[in-house]
Amino acid sequence: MKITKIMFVSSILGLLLTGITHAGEQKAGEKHHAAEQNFKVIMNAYDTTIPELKVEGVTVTNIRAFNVLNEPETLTVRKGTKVNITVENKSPISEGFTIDEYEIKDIIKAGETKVISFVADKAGAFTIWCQLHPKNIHLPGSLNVIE
Ligand SMILES: [Cu+2]
Repeated sequence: MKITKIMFVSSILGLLLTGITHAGEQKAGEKHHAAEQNFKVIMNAYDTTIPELKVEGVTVTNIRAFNVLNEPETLTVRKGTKVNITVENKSPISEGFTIDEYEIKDIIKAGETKVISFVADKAGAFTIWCQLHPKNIHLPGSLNVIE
């Protein structure tokens, strides 16, 4: 009777110890996970037609413009996070991916997918833009790094 009780108690203790160790490991794992964030950005190009545009006194009609949009446009992370951005270029031509403040300047060829990784160690709102083409045919994206 007494022996059974002791065995029972020790087995509970054993379970508790295992539980605590396991929880500790999980906590460390979660902490590591929280410091890394993955994004998937798709660069999509689409045709638009501007019906009428007046430039320097000249009126031009039915201009075909070529716009590029990063989807999603805004990426938000906490400062200190390791950021992995998988960029897929669905535009029929090469597109640039630049974030000046992070010294990121990459080119993704048509149909190509690239992973851009960096640590978001500066807080603020930073523009993601294409360095290859005029800014007015792109809708810029934004990287928001919060404290
Ligand atoms: Cu571009």
